[in-house]
Parts: sequence; C-alpha cells; structure tokens
Amino acid sequence: MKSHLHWLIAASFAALPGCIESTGADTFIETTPGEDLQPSSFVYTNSPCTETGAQGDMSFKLYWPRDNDCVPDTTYPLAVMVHGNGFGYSDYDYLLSHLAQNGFIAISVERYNSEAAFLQDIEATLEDYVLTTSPVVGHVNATSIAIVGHSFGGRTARKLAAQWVGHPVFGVKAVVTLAQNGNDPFYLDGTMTRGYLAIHGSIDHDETPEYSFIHYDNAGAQGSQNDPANDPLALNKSFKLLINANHGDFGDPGAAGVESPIADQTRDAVKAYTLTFLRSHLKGDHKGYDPYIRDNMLPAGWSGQQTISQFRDGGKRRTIGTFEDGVVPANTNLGNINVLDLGDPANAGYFNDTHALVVQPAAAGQYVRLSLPAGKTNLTGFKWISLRIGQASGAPASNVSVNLYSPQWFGGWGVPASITNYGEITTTKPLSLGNGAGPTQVHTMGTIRVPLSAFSSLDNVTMLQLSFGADAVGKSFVIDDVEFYGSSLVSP
Ligand SMILES: [Ca+2]
Repeated sequence: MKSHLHWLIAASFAALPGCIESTGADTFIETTPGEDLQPSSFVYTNSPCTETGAQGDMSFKLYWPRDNDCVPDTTYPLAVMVHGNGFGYSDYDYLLSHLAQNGFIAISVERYNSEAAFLQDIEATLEDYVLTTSPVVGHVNATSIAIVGHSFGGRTARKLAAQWVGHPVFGVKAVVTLAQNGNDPFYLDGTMTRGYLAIHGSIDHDETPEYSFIHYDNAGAQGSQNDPANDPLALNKSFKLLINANHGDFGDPGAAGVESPIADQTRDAVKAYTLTFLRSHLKGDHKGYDPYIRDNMLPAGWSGQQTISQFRDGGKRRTIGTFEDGVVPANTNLGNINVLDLGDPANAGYFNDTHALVVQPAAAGQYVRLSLPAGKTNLTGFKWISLRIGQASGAPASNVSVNLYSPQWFGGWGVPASITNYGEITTTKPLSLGNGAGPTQVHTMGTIRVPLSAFSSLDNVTMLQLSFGADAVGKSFVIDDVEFYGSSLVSP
C-alpha cells in the first residue's frame, strides 16, 4: 500500500542533480523528421533493458535505456503505459522499446477490469517497485511522468492524470491517448498535465474516433493564454487523426483487435508522434515538434498515408475566434454565414464538440472580419496566426486567404496570405464509427498556421480578415480557434 516513507525516498532520488539526457552519442537515437522510424533504418546501438514482474496483484513489464549495461548512468523521465480492454500489458513492446531506446524509463502495467482497482494499485507498483526495488532505483525522474493509454486505458490515463494533481511524488507532464474510449465528460486541463496528445484511427470499429474529437475540443482552456494572465487550465494539445488506421493497429502485431492493412505503418507513426511529444514535454527537447505535432509531416513509416492534425499551444496565445458565444461576427459580407454548435446532432456530419463558424461564399471576394479586442491590438512578439479550418463540400479550394488590418499601414490592409501555402485544407472524410458502423462522412478540421512575418509593424492590428476567392464559391467551410500565438511551447 501507499508508503509516505517511499515517497520521501523517491523524492530524494528524483531530486538528484544532473541532466536528464545522456551525453553518450551512441546511446540514443534522435528522431529526425522524415528520415527515421522505418524499422529497417533503425540504427539502435542498444536494445532496451527489460524486467517483468508483479507488485501485489499487478503484473508489469519495465523497460529502460541500456547505458552500456543495464545500470543506468543517469536519470530518465518515466512513461506509464495503460493497455486497453482485450489487450494485455505486454502488447505494446513496440512503443515502450522505442521510448526506452530514446531516453525514457517505461513501464507497462496490468489494468484490471476494475478501473478503480487499477487507479489504487498503480501507486504501489510505482512506489514500491519502480522507485524502491527495481533496477532503475535512483534513476527515475518521477516529477516528469507521461501516461500513455490505449482504448479504455486512454480513459484510465486521463483519470490517473487527475488523480495525481498535487501528488507529493508523481508529476504528470504529458498524457497520450491511443484510440481512446471517451464516452465520458471528463476532460483534461492544464492542472493535470502540460501536454495532451490524442491519436485515433479513422476506421476504428471499437472506439469511435468521435471520442478524440470531443476530448481534444474540450481539453484545456478555450480562450487566450498569458495575455497577459496565465490560465492554469490551458495546456498544449494535439490531435492526430490517422486516416485508415484501425483500433488493433495500436497494439503489437498479433495482439487483440482487428488490424488495418497499414498497421505496421500506423505503429511507426505512433512511435514518431509519441516520442516527439514526450521528448518535448518531459525532456525539453523540441526536435520534430513543429513538423510532427503541429503540422502534417508524415513519419517515414507512415509515408503514403494521411494524417489530419490539430493543435493548440498552452503558451502565449491571443484568441479572437472560438465562437463559443454562438454569435455571428458582425463584419462580414458573406451571404451564408452561421455559427453552429457542431455537437448538436441536428448539425449532421460533424464530430466536434464545439461552436464553429460555417460559411458558404456566394461570390469571389466575400469575407468575414474578426476584430481584435481593444487593448489587444499589439501583436509584437507573436509568431503565428493559426486557425483550424476544414472544407465541408466541394473540390478542395486553394484561394482562401487571411489578412490583417492596421490603421497605420498604407491603405490599412496588408498583403493577403493564402492559407493553402501553409497547409492543406482538410475535406470531408469517411470515418467508421465504433461497433462496426459506418463509414460516415465527417467534416474534419485541421490546424493551419501562417507566419506573422508575412506582415510588418504589428503594433496596432485591429482586424483579421478571412476571404474567399473564386474557387471557394459555393463551397462550405468550417472555421474555429482563430488566434495568434508565440513560439513558447510551455507556459511559464
Ligand atoms: Ca469553438
């Protein structure tokens, strides 16, 4: 059972000085976007060290970096893997090995059918085994923990993050859900974790991808962050929808569940996205974060496939359009513009649980303008305009643009920047629902960002305009989360 003595011992270990990452160049493989993650191209010099065992009734498998031998040379953050129903704790070797080979201690633990029992017993496994008797004693940074959960384990991962708020030993920095069960109105926020990554396949017949839409939409804070006040609820979040991936793809080959024909590639994508996310939020190494987490770059193993990416940073951001008040912006000449509650079943075709702008330009040049609040017109220091946008009908349009207005600029308006120069506007996708239903045509959104460097002298910007060119006419677009943000990954 819980031992406060162990907590104190563990805390003293966790407080050992020194850098987290090994300096041995031969120890870890750095993930470089676009060139790695094909199993054939792995050049690991060291397989991970492993140990299986049980603490009380809870079986587990522990993985850790091999620093020449299985005695760690330094301290590593900890990843806790929670398996899904019908899967076992040994069904994620592909991911835990990858993490251990890249500088994480990782443990996959048995989750009983009772979530409550798991949530109680996991602490004893970590305290009495990992931090006290395991081969990595003294080398675990327990204040830098990631919780990764698959399927029902994804739900449990969220619960565990909430359980550890204010915990004297365990500090959660990231939660990753793989094809999560999400049929619960319990959402992560920045008090529970700094980072949240949801990954879901589009043809998941066990857990509907709708769950990840909803949990992404509701995680963290809706509004501005550090503008100027810190909102403790804000977090860094991302949602990767893997087109044509299935539920069983997230387990090892041969594990329970139906796999898709691209299961091996899916696992490579999961490795790349998860490692990149955890390395950033647990180790402060942001390599690959822009292309993999914020943008749509595909890991090499996933090449030829498609991912739709959404993200919002928890750091400096100024939000001017979440549309949660349901009010249509006043300054528009669009003939057909509405704010819809996408979570309302009456708005068929949407999986999101948010309000968003839905527009259908009737003529080239039609626009909608969003005003920056008084006192919020100085954009100096912000790096990007970002929004999530999708196209709900028609062939992909290429001339949707964003522009800014400043009374100090000649003519007021800047030079419009075409959104599609910075990302593909996602379109309606066939998504298969849980329990074998589907496919259903779903209007998706992906986050696209435009650098503010396209504009100059940003100290008094009063409006943002989205305008639609000729090839957008008659087509329907859905837009949300229009904001400016800085480069900071983690809020102070
Ligand atoms: Ca919204």
